[in-house]
Amino acid sequence: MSRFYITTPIYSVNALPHLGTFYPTVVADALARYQRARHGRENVLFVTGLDEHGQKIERIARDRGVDPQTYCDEIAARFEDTWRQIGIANDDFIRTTQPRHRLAVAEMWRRLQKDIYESEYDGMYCVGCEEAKTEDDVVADGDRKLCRIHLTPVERVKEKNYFFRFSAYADKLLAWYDTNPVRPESRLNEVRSFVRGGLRDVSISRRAVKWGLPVPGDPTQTIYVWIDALTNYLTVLGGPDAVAAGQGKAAFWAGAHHLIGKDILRFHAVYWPAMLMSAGIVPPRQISCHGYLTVKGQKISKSMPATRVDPLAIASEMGVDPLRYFVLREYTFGGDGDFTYEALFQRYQSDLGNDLGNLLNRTLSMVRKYVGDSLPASPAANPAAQELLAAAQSAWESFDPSGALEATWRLIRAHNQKIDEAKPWVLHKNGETQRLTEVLAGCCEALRWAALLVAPAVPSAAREILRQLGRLEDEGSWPADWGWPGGTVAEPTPVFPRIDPDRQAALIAQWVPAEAPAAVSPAPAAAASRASGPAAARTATTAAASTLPAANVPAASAPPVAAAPPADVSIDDFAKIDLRAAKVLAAERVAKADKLLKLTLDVGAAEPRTVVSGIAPAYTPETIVGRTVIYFANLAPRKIRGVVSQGMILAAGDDEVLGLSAVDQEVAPGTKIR
Ligand code: ME8
Repeated sequence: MSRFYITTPIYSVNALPHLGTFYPTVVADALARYQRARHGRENVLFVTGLDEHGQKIERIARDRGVDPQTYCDEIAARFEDTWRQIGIANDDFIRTTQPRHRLAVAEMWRRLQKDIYESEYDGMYCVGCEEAKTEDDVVADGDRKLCRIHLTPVERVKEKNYFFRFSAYADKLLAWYDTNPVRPESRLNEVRSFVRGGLRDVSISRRAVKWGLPVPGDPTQTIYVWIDALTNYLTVLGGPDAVAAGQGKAAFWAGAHHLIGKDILRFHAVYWPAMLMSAGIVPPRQISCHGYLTVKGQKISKSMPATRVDPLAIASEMGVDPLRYFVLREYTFGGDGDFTYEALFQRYQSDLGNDLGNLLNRTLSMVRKYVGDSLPASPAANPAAQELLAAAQSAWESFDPSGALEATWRLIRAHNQKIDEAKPWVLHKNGETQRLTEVLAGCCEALRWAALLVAPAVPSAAREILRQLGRLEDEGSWPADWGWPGGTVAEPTPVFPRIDPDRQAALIAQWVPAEAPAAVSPAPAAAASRASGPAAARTATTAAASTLPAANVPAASAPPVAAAPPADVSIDDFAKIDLRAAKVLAAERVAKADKLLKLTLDVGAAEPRTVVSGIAPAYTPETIVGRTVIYFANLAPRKIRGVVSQGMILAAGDDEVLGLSAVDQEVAPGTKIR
């Protein structure tokens, strides 16, 4: 049996797990579970982990006043805990700060040696992307250049670096693409045309970055974070030397499948295979690229708190299976997909409750009522059902969870329909015992297969279904053919209990984020005091909205208290204040002022405005760019730390910034707020 090795990207520790990273992790977990059941545990290796080095992390840790390793350790604990809670059964968890990885990257560097040379790098770099940028990747903002993705200023880097000769690999990559290693095909075409456009050599070390792995033989330089990160896929197999020599877990490499998002396609489908070719290792078998999960069309991400969907909060109310089922069924792997809580409840109620849950409940009730606890074996063939089983299995094999679940649901629905048509209660009344047993055994068999086919998506529910069917021994195995083998069924109990509409509405209200930053803090106390949710929302209405342009925001972490009520003002007085929606185009720290950010705002006017705001304790530049905030436009300009602040933005909190005040719908910059 060939080995199956599946990986997720190693997630950057600049964010806690969110639905955007939950998605590929659950897809990989489900595919691994299917493969284990079909081909044996020992043939499957599923790995996820964390990407911990680089300038971005170095800066976040510095801003939080902790050393990078402490910061990474605390975020890593949160990731591991989250994955455990949502049933991710990974075989290994790789962290790029582990000693085994340090060794593997040093080996990789040595294997790449023939294509590495020293040269001067003089160009732009985006820390958010951790990537060098060309003129095509940036937009002009006055005399500055902003990264097109992050809209934050790119940095000018001029230093002596080591370069990798990617330019030498264009033809080999194009030949490799002919073996169809990237899917969907549209993504394969994308990388093909990128490579055809010409490959440039890339700087693969940094002098100025300390938080990284040292270049072997030159401790003045650290290895570029992407060279470091990509090598993780070999670290878990014993490192590049072991893989090249076919030792250790090297046998898994031939079955390597990387699941990745579309933003990191180029790294995986161009740079990584070129590195492997240079290192004398064959490229991965398959790279499967998925799209983005969005909320109201906006990519779910840490830097967009309004898109925050917390898998753990949902799981604590509904269990983990419904959300796992939802993401696997709702989104076709490869495309983008929008998330709504309403769709989640809809799928829960109709697919899990009305179709699967109902088939289980009515079948078992009738078996116990008309036949007794024990339902004897019934090997009757069912070609139509077998066709659906084949379709579901082939979809799981070809990385199409949504297709696999769709085929399984056709099987489930067909058997609910069979009950409606055959009317077992009439067969019982007419004494047609053999036909009655056949119909019910057919339904039990459909449920047994359904449980096995949905187990990769909903492992706990599948186990419970098998238990109620009296077939727990089938868990994790694969029957040879269709035909109820017999079993002693249990009293049916709802696997997916109904959630009434009022409760659904209450849960949605609880889950939709208040306008507060997604808390990624290594210090639980700080996270709690900055929590999003009802507490923060209440604060916004009871505390006077704080004006935060100045540097004098005290660092006190005491919970906010309600301010004394301000004197009444007339509506005419209020009308004098010009409040506008404004979009944050760019943000940067103000030198020697820990609490200040200099923001560039699109206020709908020809020229952007500059505002200096004391929100740096709660927002990094990366987390605020792209947000729509409320802007006090006609506040008299004021010079703060040498920068003229043209107005201010509103936020909640007295002593501490709890959250920005913002608008909850996308509105054009400059829209008047009254
Ligand atoms: O890129 N929808 O890490 P990362 C779907 N460390 N996928 C999403 C998503 C969303 N809303 N948000 C994020 C890195 N992702 C590197 C990887 S691998 C050697 C190094 C996906 O944490 C994103 O597309 O920024 C990417 O594939 C993955 O999460 C990791 O993103």
